[in-house]
Order: sequence, then C-alpha cells, then structure tokens
Amino acid sequence: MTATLTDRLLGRPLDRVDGRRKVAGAAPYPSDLDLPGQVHAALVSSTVAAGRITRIDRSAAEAAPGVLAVLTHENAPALGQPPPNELGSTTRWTLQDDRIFHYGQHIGIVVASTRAQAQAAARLVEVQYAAEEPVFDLDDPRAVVEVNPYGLETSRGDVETALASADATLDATYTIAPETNSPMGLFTTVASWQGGRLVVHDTTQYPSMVRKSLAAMFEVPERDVRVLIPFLGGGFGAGLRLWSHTVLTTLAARVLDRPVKLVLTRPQMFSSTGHRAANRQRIRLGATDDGRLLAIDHECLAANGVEDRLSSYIVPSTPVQYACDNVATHDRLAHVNIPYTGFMRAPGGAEQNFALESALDELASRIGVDPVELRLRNYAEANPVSGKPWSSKALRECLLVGADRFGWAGHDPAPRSMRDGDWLVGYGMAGVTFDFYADPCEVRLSVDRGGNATLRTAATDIGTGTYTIAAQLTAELLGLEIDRVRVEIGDTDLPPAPQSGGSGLAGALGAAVKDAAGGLMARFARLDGSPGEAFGAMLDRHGLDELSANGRSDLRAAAGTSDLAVAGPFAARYAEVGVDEDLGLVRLRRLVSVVDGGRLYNEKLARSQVIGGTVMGLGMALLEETIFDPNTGRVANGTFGDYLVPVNADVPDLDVVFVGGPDAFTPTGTKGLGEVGIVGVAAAIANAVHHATGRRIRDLPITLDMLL
Ligand code: MCN
Ligand code: MOS
Repeated sequence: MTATLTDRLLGRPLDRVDGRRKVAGAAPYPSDLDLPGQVHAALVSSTVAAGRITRIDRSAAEAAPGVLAVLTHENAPALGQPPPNELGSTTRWTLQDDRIFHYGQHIGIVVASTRAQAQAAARLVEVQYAAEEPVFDLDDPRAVVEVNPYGLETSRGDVETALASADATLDATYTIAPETNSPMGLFTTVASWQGGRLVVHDTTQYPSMVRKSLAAMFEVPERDVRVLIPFLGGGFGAGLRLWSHTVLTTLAARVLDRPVKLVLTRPQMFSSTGHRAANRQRIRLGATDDGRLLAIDHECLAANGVEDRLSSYIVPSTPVQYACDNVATHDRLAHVNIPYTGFMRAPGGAEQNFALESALDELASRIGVDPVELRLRNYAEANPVSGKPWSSKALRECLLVGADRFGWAGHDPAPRSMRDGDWLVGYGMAGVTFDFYADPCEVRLSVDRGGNATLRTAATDIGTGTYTIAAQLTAELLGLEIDRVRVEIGDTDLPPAPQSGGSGLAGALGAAVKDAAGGLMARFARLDGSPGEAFGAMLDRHGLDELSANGRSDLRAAAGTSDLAVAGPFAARYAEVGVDEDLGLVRLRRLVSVVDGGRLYNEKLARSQVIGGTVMGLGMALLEETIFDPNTGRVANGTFGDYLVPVNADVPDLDVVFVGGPDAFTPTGTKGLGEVGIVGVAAAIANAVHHATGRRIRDLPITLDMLL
C-alpha cells in the first residue's frame, strides 16, 4: 500500500467542503463568538500623531454605566518582550509608556458589560498631549531613513559602466499610494484565562506566531496558550502580524479574570491592522537597440512606522527576473508617523512588478520592440543569481498563450491608434515572476474503524480553500472518497503550521500531508491487509480503534540545499482598457491571465484565487489609496464609503488559464497561487492606459485628474 498522487481527485474543481456551512451562517467566525460571562471592550485612540501623553483621566469613564475596567499606560500591568525574531510579531507596545507614534494609536482599553457601554465610556477618557510636529513625508529630512533590514542591497556586474555604454537608457520614478487590506470580516479577539491557561480566539492568519508572542509577553509557557481561528472573513495579509488590540484584549481579560471580546470597527481596521506602505521606486535600464538588457538599477524608498522593526521588501526579486549581467538593488525605509505598516497581498512583489514592468514597457516603446518580444529576448532560462535550473518555469508559455488568447499580435502599437466611440482603447501587458516561500509544517493523520480519516494541523483557511484542498489531497493519497476525510485546523493545540501567507501554506501543508499519508500507508501495510481490504476492516481484525501517523515538511530548508532554483509561480497579464478623454475615466474592458502555478490542487479554487487577486490588482491600479490627513495623520477615508475598492460593475470578464506542469521540487508538484493573481495587473493596466492615451502614468492609483 502506498500513497500516490493521481488525478482521481487532485486538481478537480470540487466545491468547497465548508461552503454549505459558510453560506448557511453555520461557520463560527470570531465576531459571532460569545463566551459565557463575557464582557466587551472598546479602544481609546490617540488624536495626535506624535508626542507624549501628559495627562490621561480615567475617572469619568470609570464612573460610566456598566464599566468594569479602564486601562491606560498609568495602570496597565507591564508586559514581557515579544520574541525578537518571530516574523509577524510586533516590536513595541502601547500602554507601556506615554509615547505617541501615530494618530489612532491605542492608548487605552475600556471594558464594560455591553459593547455600547464600552464604546460610550471610551469617549469619556480625557487625554492631554504634549504634541510634537509629526513627520509624514518620505522626503522630510527629519524622517529616520535606514537600509531595509529585510531588503536587499545587491549588485552583480557593473551597472554604471553598462548604463554608460548602452544604446538606449531609461530613468523613471514610480510611486504607489498606501493601500489598506480590506477583508470583510472585522478583526476580533475574544480572550479568556481558564485556570491559568490563556485561550484566545483571534482573527489571524498565523495562530502559531500569536501563541508564541502572547506566551512571551504574558510570561506563560507556550503550551498554556491556545489560539483558535477555525474561520475568518479574509485577511489578505492583515492577519500576518500580532496587533495591539489582541494584546490589550488579552491584558483586559487577565486584569478582570473574565472573557473579554473586542471587535474592531471598520475605521479602526484602517489604523490597527497594517497597510501596504507608500513607496517610491526609481528604475534605470540600459539596453542594446535590439532590446537586450544590459543593466537594471532598482532603488526603493518605502514608508515604515516609527520604531517599527518589521517591513516588507520591494526590490529583492528584481535580480532573478531577467537575464541581465549588471543588476543592482537598493532598498530603504523612511520611518514616519503613520500606523504600523503590514503585509498586503504580494507585499513587495506587487509594487516591484508595477515599477519594473512599466519601465520595460517604456523601454519597449522607446526602442520600437514589441513588449512581449522584449520579455522573450531577456528570458532567464536559468536563475540569474544562482545559475541553477528552475524547478519549473512556464513563463514563456504564459507570455505566448496569453498573447494568443488576447489577440495581441498585429495591433497597432502607436499610442492613440484605437478607438471605440468616445473611448480611446489601449492594450497593455506585463510579465510576472513571483517568489517561492515555505515554512516548516506538521500534521497528524488518523484513520478510524469507520474508515474515516482525520487530518489535524494548526493551519488556517482564510478563504483560500485550505479545508477543501487538505481533504482533497488526503482522500487522494489514502484512496478514500472526500466525504470520508475530516479536516481540523485553526487551533494551536494541533501540530504547528505556518501562516496562511507568502503563498506558502498549500505547498508546505501538502508536503506534510504526503509525508503523513506515506507513513500511515506503511503502518497499514504492516497489518497484512489483503489487497483492496478497507482500512476499517483491517483495524477491526486487529482490534485497533485507529492508526495515526505524523507528517512534516521543511521546504525552505530543502530549497536551500537543492540543485534546482526553486521557483514560485509565473504569469502573464494582458489588459484592454478604455479611457474616456473628456472625463478621464478608465475602464478595464477585459483581462487575460495566464498562470503557471505548477500542479493545481483544485482548479476551481485556484481560479478563484487568481480572479480575487486580479480584482485587488484592479483596485491597486485605479482605485485604492489610504489618505493620511497631511496635518494630523488621521486616516481621512477609513470607511467603505470613502476608501474605494472594486465592485462588480468595475470588473469585466476575467479570463484565467493555467499552463505548465508539476514543479520538480515540491513533493506535490504544486506552487503557490494566493498572491500571484494581484501581481502584474497594475502594470498591464498602466501600460494599456499609455497605449490608449499616450500618457505615461507612473503613479498609482491612476485617477481621472491625472488623465485630464
Ligand atoms: N491552490 C491550488 N493549487 C495550487 C496552489 C494553490 O488550488 N497549486 C489554491 C488552494 O485553494 C489554496 C489556495 O490556492 O488553498 C492558496 O494557496 P497558497 O498559494 O499556498 O496560499 P496560502 O494558503 O499561503 O494563502 C495565503 C495567500 C495570501 S499570502 C494572501 S495575501 C491571500 C491569498 O492567499 N489572502 C486571501 N488568498 C486569499 N483568498 C481569500 N479568499 N482571502 C484572503 O485573505
Ligand atoms: Mo499574504 S500578504 O503573505 O497574507
């Protein structure tokens, strides 16, 4: 008996196993949860962006109806340090001193019998500040600028000499406005201390990290902390860090020794759970007149919160994307008085792609080479940094199949050459190379006498489909029907798993499941089953209730020693836009995405990942911008009425095609797909806007004022 991968179930476009529960309202989201004896919290937030609290008066709030506790830096218990190197953990804490770093910073938590009472009382906390002049602008000389500790200062060859000898050069600067992840589900924490053990229901993509961080801060052993998150209403990266509201709710629960529930409001989501940082990228390219790249220099400056030690990183993938002998990258952070930044779908990669793929389009029109041809001429057959062959790379197919489906060939490349009534019409494209990412993962797999399998791991399903693909893969490997497999996730009492993040969970989990299934089949084989004998019958015969096996994977470590350059997904995007010249309106008319994600777990879920990512990419290109008031630093548009995200009417038919075969490195042959959908959309749209109008817009989002 062996566990093998076939296409009996794997890859099939099965419906979500949890779909019915979700649409029937039976899936327990954190904001729906109510514990016996629970009380409610509300936050007090700073109304200045920099300075110190000189006086904070709790008395009126404490006297308000129903109020049980008011915690500020003056009376909150001290916290231990979060673990220093835990990705996602947060590095400085509110309520530990009187310092203010941004508008909206949590400076108190009020707990009352009802949510309304807590919110009313929170407004009664009186605060006086010694406000300082805040710094918001990346170029403000008072901003502390440092080399991004997570970024890359790299160089190969000699960029300056190559630029000097190039036939054609380009020097262009691109900016991207800050954007805020806007999952539907409001982030929620319900914390309770149960006989010395801390139980936290928390909206997070990374329960193992929340557990480790809370254990350190509350100075209890990790095994005495349980973090639960069976369902959440999306995260898009907002759930990759431990946020202040989670810690404060836990603190309040400890002080009161009662379960405390906090649901952020939508405006609080804009200043409490991270955002994609404002950034400016300068790209210099040098090429021969037939379009061979001689030099790429990529420089980035991104915003980061004051005293924040965690940031995303924009330039690191530039050196691996094209065959080019001379490449340099520079990545800097400017610490300014904005809320903590965080991770937002394809953090770094989406921004990097917009700049580089816009620059290539500019170069293509400058030297008169077709943009698709330009990418093919500089195709990186092997990884340009390591020289190793890719574990899989179907970018060429992505480019060619996409051009074909879209009908790219033969269109007039001259700007303003196509019209449809009042609309100027333009075509644009972008290539996409995305990173590989995976963290260690463990699972436990059991089969019982009823012939049912259970898979257990502390992973999350953030809307991606983890429940479904885990069941699908387990059923495939054990030769069961999918309804025989139960998946238990979202609980740190189960074997540790990585975050839903970096498009890395499905691969890491799949590899661990494969390991466990192999082990379990070997155990059954030792029971001397007759060919085709059912698991239940074998267990029965031996008087066993169940058999289990643990599985683990560490793809990151394996990638480090592989002879292959372990690849992430690749893609090509082709966009058609219409621009109304009189009104400056930009409409996306159609978009073709061709994606190499290796083997697919589930064609339907894979497609919906790419579609969802594409919709976010459309938001990035044309709509999304978090506006910090330039005087106060307050998020000026922190509601769904004011912060624009795409709605149905903005989204045309999105054509998604998958190409490429199984990846040679991952045990499942799969590659990540959760983020690649957003990457390349903004560049394809901006390039199409240039083709339609002759106007090169280097700043996102592209709004009508830029086109009038
Ligand atoms: N998949 C597949 N075949 C593959 C790879 C993936 O069918 N070869 C499908 C599976 O359904 C899998 C999903 O794609 O569950 C995502 O897999 P993976 O790329 O490994 O990504 P993660 O599981 O690590 O999920 C995180 C990723 C990220 S980083 C962001 S940001 C994001 C995304 O997923 N946030 C999302 N997709 C999201 N989708 C929803 N609905 N909500 C979010 O918050
Ligand atoms: Mo994704 S931004 O890595 O959750």
